[in-house]
Amino acid sequence: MKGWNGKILWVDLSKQTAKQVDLDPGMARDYVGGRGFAAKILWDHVPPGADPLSPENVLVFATGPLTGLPGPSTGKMVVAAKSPLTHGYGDGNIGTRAAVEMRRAGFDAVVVTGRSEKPVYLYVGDGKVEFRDAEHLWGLDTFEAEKRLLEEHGRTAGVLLIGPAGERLVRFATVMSQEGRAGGRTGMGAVMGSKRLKAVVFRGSGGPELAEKDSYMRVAREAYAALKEKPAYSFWMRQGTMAAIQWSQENSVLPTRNFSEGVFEEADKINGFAMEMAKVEQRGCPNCTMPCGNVVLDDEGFKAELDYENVALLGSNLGIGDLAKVARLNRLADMWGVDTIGLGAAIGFAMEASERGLIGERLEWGDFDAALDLASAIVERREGLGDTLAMGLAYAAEKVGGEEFAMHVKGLSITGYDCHAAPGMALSYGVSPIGAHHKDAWVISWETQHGRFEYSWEKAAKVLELQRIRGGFFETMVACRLPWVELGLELDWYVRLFNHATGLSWSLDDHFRVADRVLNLVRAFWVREYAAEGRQWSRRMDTPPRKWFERPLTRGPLRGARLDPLKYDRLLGDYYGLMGWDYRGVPRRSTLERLGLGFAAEELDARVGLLP
Ligand code: PTT
Ligand code: SF4
Repeated sequence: MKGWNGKILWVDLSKQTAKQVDLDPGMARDYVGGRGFAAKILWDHVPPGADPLSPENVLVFATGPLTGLPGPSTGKMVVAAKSPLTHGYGDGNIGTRAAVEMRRAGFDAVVVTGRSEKPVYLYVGDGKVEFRDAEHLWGLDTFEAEKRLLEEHGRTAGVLLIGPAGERLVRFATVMSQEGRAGGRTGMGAVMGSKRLKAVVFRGSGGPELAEKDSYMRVAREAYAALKEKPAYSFWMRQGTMAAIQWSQENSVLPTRNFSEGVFEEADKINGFAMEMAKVEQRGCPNCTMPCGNVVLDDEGFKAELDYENVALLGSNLGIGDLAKVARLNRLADMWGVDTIGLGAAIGFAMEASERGLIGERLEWGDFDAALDLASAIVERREGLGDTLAMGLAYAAEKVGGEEFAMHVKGLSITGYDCHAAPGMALSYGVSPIGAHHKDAWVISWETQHGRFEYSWEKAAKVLELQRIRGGFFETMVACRLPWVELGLELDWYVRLFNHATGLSWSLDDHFRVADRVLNLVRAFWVREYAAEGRQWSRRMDTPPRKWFERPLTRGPLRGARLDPLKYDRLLGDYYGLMGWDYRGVPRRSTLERLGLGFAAEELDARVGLLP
């Protein structure tokens, strides 16, 4: 089997055993890798209704056929499990040396089950695995723990690890690597923590055999060269994702004060130009020639890596217009191993709850010290309001009230785009495979140029088109999508690399068929888990929070704008129709069978009854 290693490593932490299983060629063909492997493994091995923080949950680290090979931005991997935040399918895509080293060590995926009695870390190297004591690392932040692991295993080892947030089961804890790469907005760090798995260290010297190595290398070289020629390259190298602050401000979508407004009066203090003035270093993922990790010094003089989402959620969303202070919150989140977006959303929710008198704590917009203290209460102390917020926004809103301004979909907090005046982006958040994340369909840039206020069928079709590319193609291959999104590197380069690596002759449409299969299996997983937990699935699950429908923007050029609930519902129906889903958002039997998911159709039919 060329292009894949052909091996999956299964680790049982309860028994401290590991076995290598051959990758079924049918699975490679049908699911390709990354999210595809993760979705199939979770469907097959998570007992329906399992508690995500129990030993029964299954944690998957999965690469794809492009991972680790020379090629534009291929140093990425998927981390997936049943999410403790949403109780549905959860994954993240992290750029790390661990991805490259895992492939070199001879595995396409590592699957972790069970729970260790004591803190452990795994060492995975050239076809072998060791369970190592991690008592001395437990309690350390991710920067310190990774430093010690690299001292022990050499600087070229790849490390995935958790910090105090994962250990304390904060529901939006992330898996971290390299002091600034974060994976799994959906609480993958908490799943690792529940298994008492502090880290996984990878080191290898092999890698997959390629079908046409010389042609592969030639195309990879050409793709790198084509990327450098792209007109947007030099500006991207200056600002990376931080350029989006100014863009969002100009388009009235910059989340401000818990997504109440789309413009922030101090945006120029935290935008990409302000970041450029403060930049001290640029970092990136392996194999990347357009690194976007922009590093600045925070208000204590420590290095912090900034991204658009981090600054939007910890800055404008909290009313904080000081880049160095935002950088401190960002750095602490990285050290603690907690999702910056989830943290900003939790603090923003608390600030609004305070303003509306739902809680006793005084938390004013823009009060950095109060935000810092609450962040520590969420992660370090897990006390009081912090402890409630550590359980996620859906839980917090049930406890303190304020469901209409708890800015999440299916439990996952919304990322950096206000949607009062962006129905397509609202749909994208509504139907994202992991809860409200932009990764699958960042339709907002297209939408601002194509009938922004329309609720057209074309918009629903655009969301699906993007999901196939971003959530299917890039998440299964596995490579960073930013060369395509930001610089316009053509998809054909990746198709050619895949074909030379595997010896297959696939077209983009073949990849889209895989994408459809994976997106439908992910949806089936959500519906199955809801049913098994006794929760009702309905189209309400795919609808964004009430604030965007009920409370219009009060500032900026789009003052007065808000979403229309009836039109949104029609747009959702258009999307369901395109997907082959019924009025509830449940895949139809014919859809699942057409995609080779008959096994899922049987189980779903028994649980919720399928329409033909
Ligand atoms: C990603 C999510 C994002 S999306 C950001 S900023 W972004 C936040 N980054 C965090 C961080 O940093 N520290 C932290 N403690 N928590 C964080 N949570 C947030 O996590 C990231 C880049 C970015 S930066 C984006 S858009 C792209 N995402 C990709 C994707 O999803 N798939 C893919 N094939 N390629 C992608 N390329 C880009 O990768 P999650 P990373 Mg991240 C400091 O992981 O779970 O997917 O959530 O992976 O290596 O950090 O790269 O403006
Ligand atoms: Fe990583 Fe950024 Fe490069 Fe993508 S563009 S691989 S996220 S450094």
